[in-house]
Amino acid sequence: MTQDELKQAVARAAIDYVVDGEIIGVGTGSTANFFIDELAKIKDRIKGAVASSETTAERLRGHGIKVFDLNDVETMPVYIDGADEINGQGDMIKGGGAALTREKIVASVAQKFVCIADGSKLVDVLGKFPLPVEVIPMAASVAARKLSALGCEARLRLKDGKPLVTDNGCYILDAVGLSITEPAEIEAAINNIVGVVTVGLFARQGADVCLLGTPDGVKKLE
Ligand code: ABF
Repeated sequence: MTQDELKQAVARAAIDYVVDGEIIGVGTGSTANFFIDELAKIKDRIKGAVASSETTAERLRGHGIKVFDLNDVETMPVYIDGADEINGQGDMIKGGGAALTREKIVASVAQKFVCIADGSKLVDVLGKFPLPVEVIPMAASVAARKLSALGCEARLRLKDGKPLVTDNGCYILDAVGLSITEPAEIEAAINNIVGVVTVGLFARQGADVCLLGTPDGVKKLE
């Protein structure tokens, strides 16, 4: 099976976690896009969705799914999203798609986080994928220096030769070379760096369920 077929399989499996009549949280990335396309097939069963990025919001609206402002939603039964890496404990690196801040915000409101990923995302130790850190633009250099002191190389993410600007008007530093054996501790330490908006470590609130696409079928880790 191709990687896309594996992503489609987990996206289909995630439909089982959709609660009828409710508003659900929807993530960002190619796996999340496959989920949105599956959700469209049952859109009449849900009230709508909260999107974790403008890109996801556009895709949802394109399927005729109502997109709610999170400020108008007090709780959601489930948030369904991909990840760049996930370990056996449900800790994740997210943010490869530059949506980490809104992903973390929407996930914080949901009662259950269901991660959907192809099997290549499962790792023993997080960190081979560069850890995204969203920062206030004026703090990019000082935050990069503080990150480097943690034992990594902090690279400003560029797009078309200029700093990539997130949906929130911020920059992203990618921390290369970390071996994250204590995810919650590293998450807290980076959160405390002045100028950091969000770190793409989801450990203090990780995934409750992970659906992994493998050649032998969809495996559920929980
Ligand atoms: C999103 O899923 C991001 O946090 C992460 O980068 C992305 C993974 O992308 P893909 O599903 O395309 O591998 O939630």
